Amino acid sequence: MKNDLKHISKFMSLVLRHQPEKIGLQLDENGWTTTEELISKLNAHGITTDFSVIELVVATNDKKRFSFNESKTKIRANQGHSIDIELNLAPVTPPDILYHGTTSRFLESILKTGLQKQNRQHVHLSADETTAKAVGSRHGKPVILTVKAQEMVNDGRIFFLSENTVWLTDEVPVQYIILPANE
Ligand code: HQG
Repeated sequence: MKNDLKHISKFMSLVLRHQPEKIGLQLDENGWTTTEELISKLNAHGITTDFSVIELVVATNDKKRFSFNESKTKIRANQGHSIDIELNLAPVTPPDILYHGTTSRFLESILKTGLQKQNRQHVHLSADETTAKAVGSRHGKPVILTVKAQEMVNDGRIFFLSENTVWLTDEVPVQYIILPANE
């Protein structure tokens, strides 16, 4: 079904993180747009929706990908952007260890240059292995890397925690990465 919640949510990820211009949407420097503009541009693009549907998408999205401002007049994606926006997150001290789910075909390159943000604005890390496994599975057979987050902090590196509890950092150089025993 073209206009079911999942379809709307995926399309919202696309326009709020990657291609706002696809429907002529304006995002401010912090990634916000007005809820009203999002709804009208979605409708103009053939995605029939209204405030109550968007509210339901924000509330029920499996990864809490979107947030409203307090008055729900503005909306943005919590993380995962490829366009250049400033989320204005405050640095947060991470747990000693974080995890990154990837897949075996990327390992050779990761071991050369460390984890790089690729098309996104940050490297994404998880506090638990289950989440990392799910993230890695999107690319192929998952490989879970252990990241020495505490050591990175000791060396002056900064971490952020997105609204939906994804850990974000600029890059993870090779010396902070531990491979699983079988790789
Ligand atoms: C890999 C989803 C070669 C990296 C998830 C990953 C996450 C390298 C891929 C969020 C590399 C990038 C982000 C290097 C990193 N050489 N490959 N030096 N450094 N890579 O999708 O972390 O559903 O941009 O291991 O839940 O997989 O969109 O990043 O495999 O939170 O909300 O390059 O996306 O959230 O892939 O996933 P991605 P990711 P959403």
